[in-house]
Amino acid sequence: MSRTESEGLRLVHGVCHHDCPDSCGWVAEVDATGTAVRLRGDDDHPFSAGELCPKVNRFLDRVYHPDRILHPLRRIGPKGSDQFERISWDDALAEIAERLNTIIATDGPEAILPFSDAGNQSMLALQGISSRFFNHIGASRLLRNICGPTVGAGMAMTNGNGLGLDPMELEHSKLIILWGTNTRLTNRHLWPTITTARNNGARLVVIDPIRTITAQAADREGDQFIQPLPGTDIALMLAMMHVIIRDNLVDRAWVDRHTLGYDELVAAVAETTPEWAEAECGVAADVITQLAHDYATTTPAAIRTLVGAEHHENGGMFFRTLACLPALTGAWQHRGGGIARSVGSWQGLLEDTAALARPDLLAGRSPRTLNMSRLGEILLDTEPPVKAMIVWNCNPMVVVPNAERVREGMARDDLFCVVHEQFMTDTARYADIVLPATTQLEAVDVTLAWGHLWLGWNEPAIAPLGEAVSNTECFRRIAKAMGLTEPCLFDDDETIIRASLPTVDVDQLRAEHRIRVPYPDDGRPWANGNFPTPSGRLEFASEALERMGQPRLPTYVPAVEGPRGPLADRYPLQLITAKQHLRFLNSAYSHMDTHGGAEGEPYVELDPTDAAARGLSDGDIVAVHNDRASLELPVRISDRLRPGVAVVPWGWWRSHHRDGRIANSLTNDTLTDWGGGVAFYDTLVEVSKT
Ligand SMILES: Nc1nc2c(c(=O)[nH]1)N[C@H]1C(S)=C(S)[C@@H](COP(=O)(O)OP(=O)(O)OC[C@H]3O[C@@H](n4cnc5c(=O)[nH]c(N)nc54)[C@H](O)[C@@H]3O)O[C@H]1N2
Ligand SMILES: Nc1nc2c(c(=O)[nH]1)N[C@H]1C(S)=C(S)[C@@H](COP(=O)(O)OP(=O)(O)OC[C@H]3O[C@@H](n4cnc5c(=O)[nH]c(N)nc54)[C@H](O)[C@@H]3O)O[C@H]1N2
Ligand code: SF4
Ligand SMILES: [Mo]
Repeated sequence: MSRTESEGLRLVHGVCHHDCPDSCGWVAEVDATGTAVRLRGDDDHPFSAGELCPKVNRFLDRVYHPDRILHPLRRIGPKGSDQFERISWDDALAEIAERLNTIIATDGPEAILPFSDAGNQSMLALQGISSRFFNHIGASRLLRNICGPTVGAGMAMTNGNGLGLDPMELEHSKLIILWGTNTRLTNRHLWPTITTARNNGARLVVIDPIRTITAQAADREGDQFIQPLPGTDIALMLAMMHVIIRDNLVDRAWVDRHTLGYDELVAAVAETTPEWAEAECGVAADVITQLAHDYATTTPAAIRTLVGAEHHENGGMFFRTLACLPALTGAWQHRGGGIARSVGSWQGLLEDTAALARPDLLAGRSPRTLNMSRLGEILLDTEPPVKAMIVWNCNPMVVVPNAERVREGMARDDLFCVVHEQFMTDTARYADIVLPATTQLEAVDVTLAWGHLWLGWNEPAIAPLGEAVSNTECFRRIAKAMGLTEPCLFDDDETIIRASLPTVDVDQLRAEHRIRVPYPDDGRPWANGNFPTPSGRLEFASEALERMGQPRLPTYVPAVEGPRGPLADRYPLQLITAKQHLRFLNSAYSHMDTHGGAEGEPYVELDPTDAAARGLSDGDIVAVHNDRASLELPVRISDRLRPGVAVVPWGWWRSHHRDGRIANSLTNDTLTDWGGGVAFYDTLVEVSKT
C-alpha cells in the first residue's frame, strides 16, 4: 500500500498557474479534513515530468501562509500605509457598487480602468467573467503588452504570425542557439530536452549580455557564449546575414520558392559587415563570421528565444530580424530547425475568445485603449481622467516601469482603487478596498501553456480559505452588487469553460488532466512555406511595416536611451533589471522568508572595471540614479557583465529596499518600436558613492 493510501489521502491533479512557460503538472495530497498536506510534481506530465521548481516546491507554505488575505479589507490610513480594517463582503460590495455606479453616472464608464496581467494565467482567472464585465459596462480597455506580444508582433512581420517550433523539437537539433533567454532560470523544464540534444552531439550557443547561469552551462567542447552589449543584437544578426549571403551559404532553392524581397535584403546587408557590427555590438568580427558559418552549415539548427530581448526600444525589429535567419538557410525544412518561442499561439487556436470575452457586449461602443506599461501617465496625465481602477492578477506598483510615477498616480486621493489579491502587496496597500483571492489549489480552471503543447485541467484540491473567492466569483459578485442583469455575467465556471473551448472534449480533458494541442505531425510547421503573410511568402521586405512608418527591411537603430543616445554622457551605464532569483516568480515570492529571505537582499552588480573607475569595492553602499529616481544599494562586483552594463535584480518590493524605491523606479517606459511592449532594459544610470 502506498503512503498516500495508508494515510487515506486524496490525490488531486492540477497545473501551476504562474506566468511561466513550464505550466507544470502537479498532484496535491489532501487529508480527510480537506487540508492539502503535500504538493508534488506530476510524474506523468510530459514536459515537467514530476518536478516543480524552487519557487513552487513550497507552494503549500504560500497557500497556508499566515499573511494570506482571507477577508475583505477597507483602508483606514493614508494610501500606501498598511492600515486596513476587516469588513464584510456585503459592506465591501456595497461600497464598490456605489462608487462605480456613481462614477459611471457622472464621468462615464471610460473613467473605470481594469488592470490585470497573468499573475494567474489560467483561462478563467485571466478573463473569465472580467472581460465580459468590463465590455458590458464599457470601461476603458487595457493593452496588456508588458510581456510577450512584441515578440509575436515582431515575428509576424516576417512570418505572418507568431507561431513557431514546439520547444520539445529542440531534441532533434544539432545546433541550439539560446538567444536572449535564460533557460535554466526561466524555463528550467526545457533543460532536459536541451541536454538530450547535447548528448546526441548538439552544440550549444548562448547569446546574452549577462553571463547567466544558462551561459555558464555552455561549457562543453564546441559550445559558445557570446556577450553582445544590450540592445545591439540586430547589428549582429545583420552581419550574420551579410556573411551567409557573401559566402554563398544561402539555401537559394528554398528562398526562391518561399520568400519575398531577397534581392532587397541582399542590398540592405551589403554594408553590414562583421567589422561594422563589432563596433556596434561589441562582439569580435571573427566570432560573428564563425557563428554565421556554423549556423548556416549545421543541420538542423534551432534558435530558442523567449521574452527578455523584447524589452528594448527596437524590440519588434529584434524578432522580425531574427526570423529572417532560418529563412536564409532554409532551416524550417528540417525537423528540429527554425525558431522556438512561446507556443501560446498554438494553444490559443483552441480558444474561442469571442465566447470567453464577449466583445459583442460592447454593443457598438469603442472605449479607449490604454497601455498598461504607461500606468504613471495614465493616472497623472490622461484626459478624461481615470477615476477608478480594479486590479487583479497583477502587482503594478512593482512590475510597471517608471514606478515613481506609478506611485504618484496610485496615491491620488480621488482615485477609487479595488485590489483582488492573496497578499498585502505594494499595490494592495494603495487600495481603498482589498478583496481576498483564492490560489490555484482553491479554484477550478483550464491552464493554457506557452512553453509546451499541453493544455491542463486544474481541479481544485481544497475549498477556498477564509472568505477568499476566485477571479470569476469576484466579478460575479461585483456585477450583482451593481445591479447588472446581463445573464452571461453570471455564468458558472464550467459553462464558461465549455463555451470557450468548443473543439475540446472537456470531460476527457478533466479525466486525463491534460490534452495535447494540435501541431503538425512531422514537427515542421513551415517546411513548405505557406506563410500567412499578405504575399503568402516569408517577407524579408515588408510593405505592412512600411505602412506603419517602420523600415521596410531589417534595420539596426540604436536606442535613444542607450550608449549612443543623448543621455549617455550623464548616465554611462546600461541597467538590466531582469529575472535573477531562483526562488522568485516575478514579484510573487520576495515577501516570503523562505524565498526573499533566502535570496538575501537587492543589490547592484557591476563589472570590476566600472567599479574601479568609481573607486568602489564590494559591499560599498552606492546611489544608482538617473532622472527618474535614485536607489541606495550595496555593490556586488562580478565577472558576469561587460563594462558599461549594470544589473539590479527585479521582483523585490518597496519594503525590501532601503529607501522604498525599487528596480522599476529607474526603468524606461518608452514603448517598443511596434507591438506595444516597453523598453525596460534601455535604461541608463550612473552609480556614485554615497
Ligand atoms: N525563476 C523565474 N522564472 C521565470 C520568471 C521569474 O520571475 N523567475 N518569470 C517568467 C516570465 S513572466 C517570463 S516573461 C519569462 C522570461 O523568460 P526569458 O525571456 O528567458 O527571461 P528574461 O530574464 O526576461 O530575459 C532573458 C535574458 O535576456 C537577456 N537580455 C536582455 N537584453 C538583451 C539583449 O539586448 N540581447 C540579448 N541577446 N539578450 C538580452 C537578459 O540578460 C536575460 O538573461 O520567465 C518566466 N520564468
Ligand atoms: N524591471 C522589470 N520589470 C518587469 C519585468 C522585468 O523583467 N524587469 N518583467 C515583466 C514581465 S515579463 C511580466 S510578465 C510582468 C509580471 O507582472 P505581474 O503579472 O504583476 O507579476 P506577478 O508577480 O507574476 O503576479 C502579480 C500578482 O498576481 C497575484 N495572483 C496570483 N494568482 C492570482 C489569482 O488567482 N487571482 C488574483 N486576483 N491574483 C492572483 C499574485 O499574488 C501577485 O501579487 O512584470 C514585468 N515587469
Ligand atoms: S513556476 Fe514555472 S517551473 Fe515552477 S512549478 Fe510553476 S510552472 Fe513549473
Ligand atoms: Mo513575463
